[in-house]
Order: sequence, then structure tokens, then C-alpha cells
Amino acid sequence: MVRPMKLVLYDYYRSSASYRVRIALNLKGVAHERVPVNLLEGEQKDEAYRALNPQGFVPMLDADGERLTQSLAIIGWLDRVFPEPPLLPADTAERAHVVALCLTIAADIHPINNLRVLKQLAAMGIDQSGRDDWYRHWISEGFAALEALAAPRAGRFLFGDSVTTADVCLVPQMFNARRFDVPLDFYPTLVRADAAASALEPFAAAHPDRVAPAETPG
Ligand SMILES: N[C@@H](CCC(=O)N[C@@H](CS)C(=O)NCC(=O)O)C(=O)O
Repeated sequence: MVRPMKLVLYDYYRSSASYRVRIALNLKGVAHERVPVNLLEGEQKDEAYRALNPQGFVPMLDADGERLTQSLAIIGWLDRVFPEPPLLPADTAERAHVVALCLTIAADIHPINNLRVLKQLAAMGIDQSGRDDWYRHWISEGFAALEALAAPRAGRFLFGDSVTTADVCLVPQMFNARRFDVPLDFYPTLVRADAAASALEPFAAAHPDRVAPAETPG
């Protein structure tokens, strides 16, 4: 039995790394509060927030005063503290495969399309259309690799027939891809797994449209 714990998630509704943690919290059925950090207004760089998370990123999860950062580290922590349902396979080789799927997204696609990278491209004189091409390029290249890696062992979800952390990473990245009109026809395994996972309430309840501040335009 897990002792009662106060969990506070610092996040931004459209941050895909935050979206991953919202999904994981929902899958575990863990009660938590949310503190929005407005990335477009630069609140992540405020001194007060940086005093909590020196990296100036969301998400951050405060667990009874223990401040956890990095979405995959937070999800790994949640999986240890709240073991049901498990988000990684028990088998060592299968676990390594699922972690590889996660990192293809979280380490190789997502960071180069981060807000600070897009801002730096703008500062270097790359216009909006060039920045959008950049964004689409890295998702398309990453998704091609992910499709090839995932397809042989995919089932209903990205790995097999149970939700894993790979689906937790996939769904927010697919949301980003659609926002930027990335053509998805080449990635049937990703599209199928995304649809199956997104239909589940823990995923649906974490969607940016469901958690956006009331005054945010659609
Ligand atoms: N590797 C980190 C990435 C976190 C991250 O990139 N967060 C973005 C939002 S998705 C952020 O806070 N960006 C702020 C900025 O770029 O200034 C994680 O997985 O938690």
C-alpha cells in the first residue's frame, strides 16, 4: 500500500513532455494538483521557477517536497512508486526495446524541436516557414525510424497489446505532428497505436484541449 503523498505537477498544457507525465499520472490513477507555467510568457525562466528547477523546463513533479524533473525520470519514478499498471515490460530485452522506442521520441525527435531551439532559429534569421520545415523534417525523419523499429513487435499498442511508456511518448508527439501538418500516411503502426491509446480515458483526459486554461483560444 502506497502512503498518501501530495503530488504537484508544474506543467504547460501544450508541452508534450508535460503531456507525457499527465498521461502517466492518469494511468496510475494518482491524485495530483497542477500548477501551470506559461511557456509563451517565459515563466519557465523566472527566477522563482528556476529556483525550483534550474533547467527552466516543464514538467516538474513535486512529490512531498522532492522535486523531480525530466519526464522520463518522473514516469520511471511513478512506475516504481505506483506499480500498477506497469508501464514497462518485465522481460529485460522487451524493456530495452520499449525504452529505445521512448528515446527515439524523447531524446532524438523532441529536443531539436523545443521552444528554445525554435527561438534560436528565429534569432538566426530563419523565418516562420523555414522553422516549420525544420520542425516537420525532424518529426518525419524520426517517425520513419520509429515506424521501422516498432512495427515488428507492435500489437494494439506501440509494443504488444498493453499500454507502455512508448505509447505515453508517442501520443504527445503525434499531437505535435498534427499541429504542424506532418503527413502521417507513411507511419501506419504509429497511427494505429496512437488511435488505440488516445481512445483510453487516461490519455484523453491528458490532452491539451482538456487541460487548457479556460481563457486559452483553441
Ligand atoms: N527532456 C525534458 C524536456 C523538457 C522540455 O523540453 N520541456 C519544454 C516543453 S515541452 C520546455 O519546458 N521548454 C521551455 C523552453 O524551451 O524554454 C523532459 O523530457 O522533461
